[in-house]
Amino acid sequence: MIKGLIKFSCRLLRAPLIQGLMFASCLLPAGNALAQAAGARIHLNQVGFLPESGKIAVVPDTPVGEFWLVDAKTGSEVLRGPLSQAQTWDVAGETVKIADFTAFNKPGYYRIRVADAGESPPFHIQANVYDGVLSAAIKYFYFNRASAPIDADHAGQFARPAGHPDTLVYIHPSAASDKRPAGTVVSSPKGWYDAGDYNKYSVNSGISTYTLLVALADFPRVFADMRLNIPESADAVPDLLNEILWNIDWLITMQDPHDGGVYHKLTDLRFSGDGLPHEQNTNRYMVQKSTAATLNFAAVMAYASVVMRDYQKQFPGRAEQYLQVADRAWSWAKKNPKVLYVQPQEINTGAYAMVNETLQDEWFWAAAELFRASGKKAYMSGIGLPENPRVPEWSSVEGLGLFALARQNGTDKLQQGARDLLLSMADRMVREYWQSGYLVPMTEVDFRWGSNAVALNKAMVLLMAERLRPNKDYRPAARALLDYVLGRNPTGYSFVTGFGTKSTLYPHHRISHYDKITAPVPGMLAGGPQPGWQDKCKYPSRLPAKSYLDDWCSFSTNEVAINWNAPLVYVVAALRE
Ligand code: 9MR
Repeated sequence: MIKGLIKFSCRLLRAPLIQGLMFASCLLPAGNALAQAAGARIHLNQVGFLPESGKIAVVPDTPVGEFWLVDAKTGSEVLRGPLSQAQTWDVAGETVKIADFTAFNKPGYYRIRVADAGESPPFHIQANVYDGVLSAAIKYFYFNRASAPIDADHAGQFARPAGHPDTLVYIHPSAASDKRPAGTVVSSPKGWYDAGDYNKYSVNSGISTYTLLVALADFPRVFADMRLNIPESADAVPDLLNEILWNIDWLITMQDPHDGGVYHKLTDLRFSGDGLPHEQNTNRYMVQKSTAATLNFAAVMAYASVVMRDYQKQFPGRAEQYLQVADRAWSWAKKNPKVLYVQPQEINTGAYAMVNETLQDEWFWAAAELFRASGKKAYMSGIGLPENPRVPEWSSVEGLGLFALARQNGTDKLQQGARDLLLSMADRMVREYWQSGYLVPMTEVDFRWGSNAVALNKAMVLLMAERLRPNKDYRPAARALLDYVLGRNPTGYSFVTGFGTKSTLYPHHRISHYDKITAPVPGMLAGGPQPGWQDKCKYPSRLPAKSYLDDWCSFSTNEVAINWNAPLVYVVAALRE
């Protein structure tokens, strides 16, 4: 018997069904003092689990060998199972055990209880458990729209007047050209604010748009009828596409129509201070064209043209237009193959600059997408497969090129090679998964700015790999990463605002900070733990996986961003199926 539980008599219901697990029915007094004293030291996905999916909780190392699954409302025990051997996770400085209750699939509302470790937060087992997170994660993009009123019909308490019309944007001296000298006024409305700030950055917008496009294309059934209550909801296309088009309409204006080059960003000179979007009245600038932004644009628009082929009727001519602008961008890049973005001195907003970069990854991605969209292999000439592909993020995009090639069903060497590379990335993640105490494939290098998106982009690679070649560990490892951001992590936070019993409340998101509403905009993924402390806030720990602060101050762990929410959308859509 387990210490501390001895007093309670339990009636064993069924044992043999599930190996290693016992069903039992016990009544423990609600608010068991033992459980409460210990606090929430048991970490798990606070939103919950699908009935048929893997279900894991992480428990502190304790001499106890057993966990209980209890009904969250009555406290009665419904299942008992063995805890695993203890295993350490260095990035958290912890030794922990695993409670695996995968085999239990009865819908309901539960907690995990371990004598002398207390109780977990409550969670659901339910078929539609992720629906709310998925629609909120997409709706965040709507809340972050520039140039449109966010009205009460669609936003409820989060309504706000339109901000940044961006119809009067100045060409900055760094972006001056013959046809558009410095000071020329151009119009560049719409798009999403990048993050907690109000600027619009081509490179980051590109990968975000792209990730959402891939989600739409990969999970058509999930999105076909999903209505998000946005202004376009009554039209005949999925709302996810409507939301994506809001940003594409802007992205297109970032291309100089005279030469095809793409401006690196549309920005204030300095990060804006207090206030909501409509309270800002700073000048806005188009800043320097760069090869990275131009190739990124080429890749995104080429892929958008592929997706739009399914919507010819609703949006005639778009697929052709998108491919055309992509090819124009490509031609500019050919003539300007290595124009790096250099932040002008008077500007201090996000740089999204490629540091020590060859731009090989941008070339590879753009070539692969143009090849996929046009069928012309010439785009790939002189471009080889990456040697050590990294997990996709705004600054490393070769993995996106691998997706493009691997998913063309061709058999040529590039396509086959891309598949092999993706599979070996996924296999490496599976090894990391088994080696981590939390059973989460995150290693020390992953804890950098935006670590939660590193987690979800890793999950995306695993899910892509699964489409190429089934493997019993790919999906559990991907699911572990979603569990991680929703609470199975050493901070005990669910990093998605509005979801989970203890979720991020004070994100570095100007709109949420200045709107005088206590709750943050829901569905936003916080950047996540990382030990850089770039903002000089007071962190509770320097351990990589614990260096997180739920405070407005913490822009380096608690900001939100479109490129972080986009893989959240992809991964939840994939795992909800
Ligand atoms: O996500 C970006 C991260 O990789 C960089 O290390 C960091 C510092 O340059 O900037 C992050 O992006 C921020 C951008 O520069 C401005 N908008 C907010 C973004 C998220 O913090």
